Amino acid sequence: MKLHYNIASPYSQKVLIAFYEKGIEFTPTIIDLSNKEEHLAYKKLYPLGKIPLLTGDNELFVPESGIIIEYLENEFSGQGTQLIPREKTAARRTHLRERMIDLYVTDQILILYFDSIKPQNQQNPQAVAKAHDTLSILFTSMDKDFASFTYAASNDFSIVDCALFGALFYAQQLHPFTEHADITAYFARLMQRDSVKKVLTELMPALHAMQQK
Ligand SMILES: N[C@@H](CCC(=O)N[C@@H](CS)C(=O)NCC(=O)O)C(=O)O
Repeated sequence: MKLHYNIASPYSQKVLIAFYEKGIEFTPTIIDLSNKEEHLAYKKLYPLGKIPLLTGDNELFVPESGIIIEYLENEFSGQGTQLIPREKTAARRTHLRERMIDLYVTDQILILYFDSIKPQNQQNPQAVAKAHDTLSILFTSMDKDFASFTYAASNDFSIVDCALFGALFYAQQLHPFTEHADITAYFARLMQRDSVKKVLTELMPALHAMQQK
């Protein structure tokens, strides 16, 4: 299986953490979204041009981070960490939390990031203010959850934790959460996970190289 991704992308980090948690081998295919030619070439494979994407034998073609993780869970059932609970109600709650993180945390962080790298006359202060408002609402409700759970959906590590790492990593700069003691403590726990440490080992030099450009 080939995983098309870029380590700087939070949705790619989400899927990488899942691969590492489950101990599943894959062939990495790095996509540099900042390289227009490379992005155009990638759009021939996947016209939406989004990463991550999982491809493989027998026309395997799985876009969307959450669907990739669901695919891994189904195909490698019983291997490594169970990232989506088997019990239906717990699975629905977990999917709901994952969706809330994607839409109302990660996507908002991406709005802040892409706005911050635009020339000032192209920035959109209204969109930025709305993203900050959404993040504040989500962080306040998450802080309450983390007071009672070790991880994001329960005391077990799950797909929601995979989804949260990248968003919180960038939130440290873009929408700091230090006033939320329970999110801060949760993020410190997340950073101790072997799968997350492995992602950080690839991420930190890549970010350093991007800053040098
Ligand atoms: N809903 C998608 C979101 C993926 C996404 O937005 N990826 C970003 C990088 S983090 C991307 O590919 N952006 C390039 C583009 O939109 O052209 C998922 O869960 O995989």
